[in-house]
Amino acid sequence: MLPELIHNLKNEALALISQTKNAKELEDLRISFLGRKGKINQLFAQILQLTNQQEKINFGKSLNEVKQIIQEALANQSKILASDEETTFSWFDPTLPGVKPAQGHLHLLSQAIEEISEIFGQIGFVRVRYPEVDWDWYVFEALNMPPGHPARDEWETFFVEAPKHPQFGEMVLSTHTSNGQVREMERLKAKPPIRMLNLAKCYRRQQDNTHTLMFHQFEGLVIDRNIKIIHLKGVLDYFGQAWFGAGVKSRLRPFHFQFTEPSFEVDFTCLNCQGKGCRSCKSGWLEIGGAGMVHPKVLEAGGIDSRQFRGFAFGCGVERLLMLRHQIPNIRLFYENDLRFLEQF
Ligand code: FA5
Repeated sequence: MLPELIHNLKNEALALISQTKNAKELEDLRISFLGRKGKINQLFAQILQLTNQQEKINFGKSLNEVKQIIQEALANQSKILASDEETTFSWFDPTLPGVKPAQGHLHLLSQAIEEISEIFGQIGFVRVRYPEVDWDWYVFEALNMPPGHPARDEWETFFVEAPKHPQFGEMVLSTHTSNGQVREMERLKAKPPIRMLNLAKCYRRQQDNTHTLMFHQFEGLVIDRNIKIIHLKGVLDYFGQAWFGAGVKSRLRPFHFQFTEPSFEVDFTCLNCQGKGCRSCKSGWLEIGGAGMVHPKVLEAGGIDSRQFRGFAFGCGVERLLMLRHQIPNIRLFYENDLRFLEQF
């Protein structure tokens, strides 16, 4: 009976030891078999029940042999577990410095928006934003472009399928930030002085290397007594130097907009050739937007007396300014989310 118990105990111990997965499980087994109150010692206690001296000797000897076999099995398994652990963690060198996770930053356009707001903020322009989905009235009609006027064709407009407003007409995606002009006059209850910087998204049905369906513009509007073209020129020169660097000059070229009179296209001297004329600019000048003296009809649409007050306005594309500054050849690069491009800025 007792030899059988010893035999079973040995088999049980060896099977359990071989299945252990870590040092803790192995230690638990050691205690349960070889500990002070463990299974081996419990069997040793049974020696006392034997009366035959030879049987006692044989039993003690077998039990000691099994004890030794279990000790060896525990030691072997401990080595196996240690070498497994070493293979699993051999790649881990705790002395190596950690790898920093990649850090993101503001998109190039967001950086430009902050910079432009800051530049104009320095000379007292107040940053505002008006709706990108707006009424025909603010985008066209209040800007001296009545329904059916041919000048509207230039803006290649997206119309929104929505009920017409009885007073403001159709709903459109704003084609330019000039929709902010009359809105700003209304916000300030037609009481100049006004110094507005409206920076927002605009939408047109245009797509090529320099035009996208959605782009950003900023609009400056200044209204006060005795405002003259020279003030417009001064602000544009100030901006050109802040954005492109010292020495950059602006040029006003006669143009036509329905909402300004006179109207101009605004050019800055080319950075590449310092205004001498090169392959990219040809004339020495780069066009950056439109400008002019606010048309009296627009002042009246905003409730401002055009005999007392005058104003100037200008509108430029943010993407265009960035393309000129960094020689970016294609406007689509701004919107492709290619990290190889974005990480450069
Ligand atoms: C206007 O949008 C006028 N509202 C500007 C203005 C404001 C004139 C105030 C007078 C007084 P224009 O269509 O030229 O003008 O656009 C101005 C600039 O917006 C362009 O020079 C260009 O840089 C940018 N722009 C226009 N359309 C797109 C487009 N589809 N994609 C990217 N940029 C564009």
